[in-house]
Amino acid sequence: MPVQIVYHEGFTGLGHAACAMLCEAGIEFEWTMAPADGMSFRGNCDGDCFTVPMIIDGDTRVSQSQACVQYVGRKYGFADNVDPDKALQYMLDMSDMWTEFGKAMVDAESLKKFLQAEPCGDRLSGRFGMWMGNIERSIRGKFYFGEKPSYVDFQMLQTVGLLKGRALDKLESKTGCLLDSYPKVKAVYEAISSLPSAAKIPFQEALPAAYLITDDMIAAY
Ligand SMILES: N[C@@H](CCC(=O)N[C@@H](CS)C(=O)NCC(=O)O)C(=O)O
Repeated sequence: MPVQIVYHEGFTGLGHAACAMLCEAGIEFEWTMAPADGMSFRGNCDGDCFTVPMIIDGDTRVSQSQACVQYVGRKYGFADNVDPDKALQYMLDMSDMWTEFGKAMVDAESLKKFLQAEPCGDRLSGRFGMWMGNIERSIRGKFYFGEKPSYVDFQMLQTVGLLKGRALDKLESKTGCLLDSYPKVKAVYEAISSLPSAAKIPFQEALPAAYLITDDMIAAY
């Protein structure tokens, strides 16, 4: 049985980083939602994985996307020189920023404050830049832990893909490229997304349509 990535079909979402690593490592995998029926979010109470994404690898079942990324990264060759404590911090930094981005998507005014206002301590204005500056400073070499991409870099690929897919690409005509201020982040994203193995990723979309910024919101921005 090949490794299974249990996740929604049609977009890569929180399964992207694990998938991209398996593609790069040349590991056979199946992308499937079938085993989700046995998960807690479907009302089944005998397992310990609540919701997708989940990785199934032999007898191992791991959910929570950061844990999936760490598992695949360690097992399949993306953990050289990685400090596991800092790696976890860096992945949770990205996760918190993504969560705050989602909350700011409530309306155009909030999103604009989050993305482009000067910070004023209100936990919204300028928070994107504060988070991204911190993330940028965390990347010490070409990649997070040196000259070779680690599983944290693949998590960065996923996070930037989600940001771009959800709103940043469509907003670019109004904001310019908001990632230009973070050249190390951009370089990690561009280096990994242009690997030949990226062609093996099964879906092009980062997110389903319901998650994307609307034309009305772009007009109001
Ligand atoms: N903290 C979890 C969040 C997982 C999550 O939100 N899963 C979404 C797909 S991206 C889902 O469909 N969840 C269904 C549910 O929670 O009912 C992670 O990082 O893996």
